[in-house]
Amino acid sequence: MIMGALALVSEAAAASPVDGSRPNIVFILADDVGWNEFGFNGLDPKLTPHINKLRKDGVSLDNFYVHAVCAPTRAAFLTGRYAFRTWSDWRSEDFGKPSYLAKLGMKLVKNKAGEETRRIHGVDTNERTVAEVLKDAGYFTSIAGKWHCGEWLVGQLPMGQGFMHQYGHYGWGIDYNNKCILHNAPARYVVYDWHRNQKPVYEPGYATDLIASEAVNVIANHRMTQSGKKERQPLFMYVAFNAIHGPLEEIPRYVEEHGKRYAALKCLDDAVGRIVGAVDESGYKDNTLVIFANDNGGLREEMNAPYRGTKNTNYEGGVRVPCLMRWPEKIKPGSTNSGMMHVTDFYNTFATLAGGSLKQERKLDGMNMTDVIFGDAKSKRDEIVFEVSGSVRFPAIRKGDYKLVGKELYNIVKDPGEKKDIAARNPKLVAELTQLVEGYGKERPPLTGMDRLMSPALPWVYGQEENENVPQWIKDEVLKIRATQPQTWAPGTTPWPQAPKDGKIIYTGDGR
Ligand SMILES: [Ca+2]
Repeated sequence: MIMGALALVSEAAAASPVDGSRPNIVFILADDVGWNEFGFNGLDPKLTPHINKLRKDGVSLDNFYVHAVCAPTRAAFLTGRYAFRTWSDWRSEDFGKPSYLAKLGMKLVKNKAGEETRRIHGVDTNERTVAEVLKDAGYFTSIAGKWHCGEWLVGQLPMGQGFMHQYGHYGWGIDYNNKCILHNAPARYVVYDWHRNQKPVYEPGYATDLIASEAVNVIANHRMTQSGKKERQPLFMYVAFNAIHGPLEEIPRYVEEHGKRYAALKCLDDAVGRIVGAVDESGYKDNTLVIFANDNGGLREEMNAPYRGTKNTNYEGGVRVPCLMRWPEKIKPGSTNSGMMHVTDFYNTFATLAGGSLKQERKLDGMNMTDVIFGDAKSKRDEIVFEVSGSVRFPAIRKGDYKLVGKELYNIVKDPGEKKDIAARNPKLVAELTQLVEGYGKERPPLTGMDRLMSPALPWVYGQEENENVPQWIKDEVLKIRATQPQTWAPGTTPWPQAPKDGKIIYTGDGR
């Protein structure tokens, strides 16, 4: 009921002058960077000069929220729906981990070959993604980088979800140099995961640089194919860097000066500079909306200061991230917008800019923000559902100035650092918010598709079709790395973290 009312409000909002103006949209997403690790937010400004420049040339949204980890944020961006509605609060790899399955009353299954394997999970192909909305509205749609919304079934891969061009990896992360990644669960060895247009490709180089090069090429090629055309086809370019998510292996430059993490960040900044440069050099500067955001907070609390918490928590440090937007003449340089926004809002906002249709069967949580970002309107969003029951994390909801995280209550406006739990003093508000988030929990759909199993249990390469008739070079590459991996694990230990206990997880290592 409440969401229905919100949808009506959003439909009735005053049109902004940019509605239907069909700009190119370049959406750049970083991975696992902490709030204060960007130069414009506190860290050494020399580390992120290009990202700082975006901040200077555009608007910073300082009340912008995502979900607490990679997959739910990406699914929410793609579908315009809170992660729980697509079960994306559970990552695909979680369905191969006994400790996670136990929380759903399930056990690890075996495939027909008798191998313990993963149940297949990803964003349902019947979701209408933002790429599909923009493609239907006449955009050319492209993704370069990390997907993490299903790595096996063709219908759950980017080109089954509205992208006309694809480059990068499907899984939770990538070794930036050898393009392999630990399958994570339940098999413990690496899988090859680097593709163009959903065919495996071998390309030497550092993943951050390669993702940037692909985006630059897409932008340049788009310009060439558009020249001389009467009707301009706009471009939607989704660039999802793995940086600076672990594993941080060899980094081609800056390591001696800055150490691995910040060398990776500086490489990410180089990449952002190249992509924005390609937009400008192609003559697209004035009709392109460039967005830079981050998918969730950093792994350690000090990275997210002044906010509390880390990735995989629903404290501000986990879910409040920087978001910059540049569109010359349409957005005031160096401005700040404090309207509350959620990553799902891009769905409605992009559709409105594109003159696309928001009609669909499934309930949208996103709200059109064009009049907030490009006009003077105040954000009508006063609520964000981060988590409901049935997640591995505690239910969490922001409503107005307040946020309920499990049983804790904070006034985010007065206490953005969430230092003072005020639940005991506000039992009525706690009861109201608990009831509200429980109501949303009842909207979680049944979990389906769990009879689909990954077979073989340990593929050579991600993508069910790509794993048929695997070329020898992939097998050679993968075997070479598997030979260097540990062959045994102590009983009861796993190469991946255990499921959170009591809704909490402590993050270490490569960010899994
Ligand atoms: Ca992430």
